Amino acid sequence: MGPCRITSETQKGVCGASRDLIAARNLLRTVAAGAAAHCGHAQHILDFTGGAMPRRHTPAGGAGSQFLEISEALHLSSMGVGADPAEMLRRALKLAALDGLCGLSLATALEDENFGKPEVKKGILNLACLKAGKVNIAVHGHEPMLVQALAKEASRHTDVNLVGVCCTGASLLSTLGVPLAAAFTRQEDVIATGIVEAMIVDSQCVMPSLPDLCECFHTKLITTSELARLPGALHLPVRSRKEAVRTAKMAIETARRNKKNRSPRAEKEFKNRTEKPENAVVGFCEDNIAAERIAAMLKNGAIKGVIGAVGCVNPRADAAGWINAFRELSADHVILTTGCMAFELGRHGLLTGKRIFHMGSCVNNARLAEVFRRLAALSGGKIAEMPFLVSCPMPITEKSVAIGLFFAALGCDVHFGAPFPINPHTGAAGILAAMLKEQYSSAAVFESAPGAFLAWKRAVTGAAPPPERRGKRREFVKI
Ligand code: MSK
Repeated sequence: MGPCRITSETQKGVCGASRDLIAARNLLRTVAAGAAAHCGHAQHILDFTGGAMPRRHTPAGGAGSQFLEISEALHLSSMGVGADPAEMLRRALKLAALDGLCGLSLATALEDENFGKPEVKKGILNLACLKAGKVNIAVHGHEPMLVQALAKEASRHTDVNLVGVCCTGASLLSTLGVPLAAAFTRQEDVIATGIVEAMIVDSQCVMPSLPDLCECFHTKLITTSELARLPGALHLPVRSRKEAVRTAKMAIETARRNKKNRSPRAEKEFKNRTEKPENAVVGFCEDNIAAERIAAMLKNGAIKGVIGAVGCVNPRADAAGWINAFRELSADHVILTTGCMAFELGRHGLLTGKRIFHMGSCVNNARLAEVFRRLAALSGGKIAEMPFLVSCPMPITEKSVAIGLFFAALGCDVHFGAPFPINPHTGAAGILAAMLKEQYSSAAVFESAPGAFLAWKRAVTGAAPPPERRGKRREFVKI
């Protein structure tokens, strides 16, 4: 009687749940959690600005009905409610589409409206953007309500060096050109330099290890989200613009006062580091990406397709192999990248703005969807007819899975690396594949090895993959 783990095809749980039901149930709960994070993010910005949901982002069931869908998905997939894997999967795809509309797209539109649209600019990345001689303040998370006020206040103090971490950092980099010190996996390294006076966190992908880690250094940990509190942190809420201005001042003052507690040894060690800041071209969005030129390159065969390289970077995966795979694919593909993948590509010097384009944070995957829509329109076709692929090679979080399935619901083929969100050898994965093919004209590919992924991509590259090729893709499916 729990946890639900089925190890053979024919075995059923004590309650009678089959392997397919368990797999479908787990996928639905994963997508529900991802959609909850993105839709919650958008709702928090609406709360912050006091605005109402714009009509173009309102789901068919009315404003707020996305939260009811999430709740229904969790209810449906709890013990003894639904027992039909197909219904679970249908709901998972519907929820992924809703995530795109009321999460990614709404959050991106609100951020553009309230915090500014990105413009192409030079930026720098990695830990070397911290400065030993300054008061270093890192801002981390996903919901960038504080960043405008914080950047404005920081610019009034010549001794302050503001850097970003993770997706709040990616937003800051895209909109204001603030250096990006780290993504998810390296957030602890930022504190461990010993020269960060304050880390201000909002929500999502903030490691619970940070309070313990800050105790080992002098770094003050400051939380700003009412939802995402951390034990021992100083809580400075950001529920309105007025509060953002007040919190920005208090956070900067706290950090400046804390500099005296920095260890001289940490400062000396940091100065001896040989790492240099990595230069990047950043700030791309749907309005400045040169869609006409890319559409022309697709038409004349100068490129074979457009790939979205999205989602997390997982230390358990072959991250270097994936970076090399995208480097190789960029020879004849345009690559649009967001979130941790964008940081990782940048860290390896690949964000030159020629073939690989930094499109912002995880919610900014809405920009990729809009670029795909515009490219399809310019080519006189539909997204499903275009040589588009979204690859999520190392998904850690539920959000990554929801994002991948959102693109599948748009008609893009989607690739997931390990850990796979669903066991591709189950009947449930077969039902999912049939649904994607029949209802969305898309396919999901599961491949954990960069080399095999490249081989598959080379085998199907060209024009839009014809349907008969899609069966062959299963040769590349591995567990
Ligand atoms: S931050 S969701 S670890 S991409 Fe958007 Fe990175 Fe994955 Fe968080």
